[in-house]
Amino acid sequence: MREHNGFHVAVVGATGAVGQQMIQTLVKENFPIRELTLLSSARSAGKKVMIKGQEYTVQEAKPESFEGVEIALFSAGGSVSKELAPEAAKRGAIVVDNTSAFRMDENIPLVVPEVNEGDLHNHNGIIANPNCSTIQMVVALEPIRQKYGLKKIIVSTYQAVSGAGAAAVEELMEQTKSILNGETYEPSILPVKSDKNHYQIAFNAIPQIDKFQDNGYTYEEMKMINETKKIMHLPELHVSATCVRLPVAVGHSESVYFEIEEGNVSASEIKALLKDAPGVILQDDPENQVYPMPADCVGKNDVFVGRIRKDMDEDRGFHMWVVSDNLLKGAAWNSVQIAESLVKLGLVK
Ligand code: NAP
Ligand code: 3JM
Repeated sequence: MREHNGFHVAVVGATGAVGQQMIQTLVKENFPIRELTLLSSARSAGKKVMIKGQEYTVQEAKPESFEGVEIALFSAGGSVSKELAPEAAKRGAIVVDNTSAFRMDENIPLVVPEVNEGDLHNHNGIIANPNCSTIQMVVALEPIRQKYGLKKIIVSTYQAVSGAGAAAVEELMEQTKSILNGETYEPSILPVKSDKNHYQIAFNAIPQIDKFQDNGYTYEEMKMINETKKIMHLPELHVSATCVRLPVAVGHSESVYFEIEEGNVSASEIKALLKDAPGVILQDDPENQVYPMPADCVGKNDVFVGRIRKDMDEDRGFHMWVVSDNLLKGAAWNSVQIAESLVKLGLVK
């Protein structure tokens, strides 16, 4: 393995909310890097970034940018991935793609290492990183599926604005200031920049993330539904989702109702299972008001779980509250973790 002198890594979308976290995560996790190429659109080309005392210049992403690159982490939107990920793969790079461009392609593994690391063996140059809301939910549910089986999931999300990019965080901050100052602020980013209408996010809750499909669900909701079945290898699993944007900067929360195959399982047994689960931190002590909250999970790689309780009527039904940093386990950390798995499994050329 080439671990000793490191890999040539490229980050596509390096100036974005996710890309910046990717750079920080590569540094924090001590990922073996020999050379680092930072790519963006022409808008940010030429920008300087300091990493561990060394200056890097951001370059415009082009097919030729990937010559010699061994690992490419993409986070610049679906259309950029559709155009450039095959170009990177063609030049011998392994692509870890953070967008929805290839996630449901049956020839492309969709991976959360705690759940389906083995799927990486089937890669053809591109690996998809799931949606942030899907990732934190499956990390919490996989140990339960393994022990008790899983029949049904109904999830409602409470998602942070950073999931919609750096401009959405700016909109929340500026709008909040304006409203507190008694001024007006015309929304232009949320709920979805490219959709017809834009709504106030400060002091509000918006039940739309991504655009609507014809079936009344949003694409974000359909991502959770379809991706969960693929990652868990459970095509028959019943999954339904409602995704809501909140005026929180970082950290997605989810209220998850799930039904297991087995009967007569207690909430304490579910808690015991999650206490030792990989990537999970159990924070569940109602007596002392201990439960996960987004403000406490910012900057952490783990998925935090609490409020575990049995349904009042359904013996096989449980409720839980799942929180994680959407830019880390939801995006940058899961991508770097996939890269670490690829190195560990000897899958990087
Ligand atoms: P963001 O803050 O808006 O950043 C977008 C990044 O993409 C910037 O670096 C931007 O560069 C770059 N970019 C835009 N157009 C480009 C082009 N034509 N060629 C090359 N680079 C281009 O957005 P973000 O929140 O970081 O998200 C980026 C993407 O990651 C999303 O669109 C989404 O597909 C994916 N994402 C995935 C998850 C997940 O759940 N796994 C979560 C969030 C986002 P400039 O500075 O030059 O504009
Ligand atoms: C999260 O293609 C685009 O413009 C990006 C839309 C987007 C996505 C996506 O569909 O890739 C914004 C935020 C995601 C995601 O992770 O699914």
